[in-house]
Amino acid sequence: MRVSVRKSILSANDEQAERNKARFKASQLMVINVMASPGAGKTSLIMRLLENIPSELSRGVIEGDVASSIDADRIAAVGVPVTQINTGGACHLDAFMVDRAMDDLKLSGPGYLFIENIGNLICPTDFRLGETANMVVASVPEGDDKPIKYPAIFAQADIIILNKIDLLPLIDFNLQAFSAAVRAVNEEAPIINISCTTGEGIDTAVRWLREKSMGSGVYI
Ligand SMILES: Nc1nc2c(ncn2[C@@H]2O[C@H](COP(=O)(O)OP(=O)(O)OP(=O)(O)O)[C@@H](O)[C@H]2O)c(=O)[nH]1
Ligand SMILES: [Mg+2]
Ligand SMILES: [Zn+2]
Repeated sequence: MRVSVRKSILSANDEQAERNKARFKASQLMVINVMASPGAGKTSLIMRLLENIPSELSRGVIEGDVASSIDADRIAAVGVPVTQINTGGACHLDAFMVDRAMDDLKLSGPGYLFIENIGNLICPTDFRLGETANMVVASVPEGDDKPIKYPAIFAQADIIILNKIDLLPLIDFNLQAFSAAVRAVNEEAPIINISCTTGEGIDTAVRWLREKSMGSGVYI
């Protein structure tokens, strides 16, 4: 019984995700679903990427948090259109929440929309939002074993960002072990090492974004 209720929730979500996808495509938006554990650096990364988007393209952010508008306030402070979703307890975003947030944001492309999912490595995996790409952010202080412990989220990533590499000298984190753990579940997604603090590697992440947006045929 529990299994079948869960299944029908997911299929309703999947149907809405397909409608979102069509809506994003019609608006010429490349949409990146940014997923990570709490504090990995999702907002910091989104802000770094936003800085590097050429001015002829539009930019927007949907911020998901259980509570507060702290992250949306950070984005708004740099002049980028943003809508906050507060889930009031739910530990993932779903496609219906994103649809309502889009009504609010009124963003049209060509350009980029970043969706910051709730900090959680588990159930965001099950809820498609209509995104063009799934971006998973891991960070050095979390340890190199996270892809082994939370394989599903790493398996479905189109890109894996390893953030906080400025902390490598301070923390026992093995880069080879991390990438081997990723490759055990995901053979293809690029792994890009970055630091939002120093800016190292951000150019590589921006290049990936440009290439992916062209390859997806959403615009350009
Ligand atoms: N040393 C270091 N700290 C970083 C880096 N990137 C982010 N931080 C810090 O990590 C903390 C969390 O960063 P956020 O960007 O707020 O992380 P988040 O994933 O959006 O967090 P939640 O939305 O709360 O889940 C902040 O104190 C950042 O300053 C980095 O590359 N190096
Ligand atoms: Mg955040
Ligand atoms: Zn959840």
